[in-house]
Amino acid sequence: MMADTCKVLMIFPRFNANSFWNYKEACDLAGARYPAAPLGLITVAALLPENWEIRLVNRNTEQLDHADFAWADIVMTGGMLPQRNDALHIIEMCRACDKPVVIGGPDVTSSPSLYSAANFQVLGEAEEIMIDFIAAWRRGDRQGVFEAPMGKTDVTKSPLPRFDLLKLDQYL
Ligand code: B12
Repeated sequence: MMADTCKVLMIFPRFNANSFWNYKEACDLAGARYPAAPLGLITVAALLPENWEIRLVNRNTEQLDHADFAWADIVMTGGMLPQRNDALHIIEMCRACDKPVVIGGPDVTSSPSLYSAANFQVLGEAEEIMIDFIAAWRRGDRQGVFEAPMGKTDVTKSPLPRFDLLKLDQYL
């Protein structure tokens, strides 16, 4: 339908503060900003067409700027339960600047109704269903729900995550 390119801003929501799992003191000692990298988002990044441009901002390790939103055609976000507050905030920010937003990951999978403000929901493991999202986006859809079939994804067919999108020195 159109030249197939898309600028994707991936935003990893901030975890709630003061959790044991943030390992704050260990990070301080090691000069890192957060223990673990956003493995889900960089896996999704590897499932997108090669000519789509991707920018990753991890709200636990770096600043999100208005310029990032201005650059993007679409925002992808999501994570687990302790990231819910910030994920909902990110969706609000997207709506405020009129950027379509896709939410995925374990928390929306458990509680989709809480995330009804997002344009798209990707429920469950993304490996087999991102292709349906991509087809919908290309034909001009601006909302939809994509749900992984019951059962487990064959992770031997999962692509290598886009580790190149990470700034590795930020992590433990
Ligand atoms: C490793 C792990 C941890 C580690 C590391 C977490 C980290 N920061 O990376 C540790 C031990 C620290 C941890 C801790 C906790 N965890 Co944990 N953890 C996991 C585990 C086992 C694997 C996560 C993972 O990396 N998977 C691999 C990646 C590739 O998968 P993924 O992130 O799910 O991404 C896939 C899809 O979800 C989807 N996807 C993900 N994001 C997005 C975004 C978009 C836009 C799209 C389209 C798709 C998409 O695409 C990916 C490919 O299919 C999961 C269970 C599981 N088997 O998945 C629980 C799980 C995520 N944890 C969970 C919980 C509850 C916790 C704790 C709150 C437990 C507690 N009570 O303290 C803490 C909180 C941590 C914190 N920082 O505050 C729950 C979350 C439930 C929910 N509703 O969100 C899970 C699902 C376990 C469960 N079944 O209950 N955890």
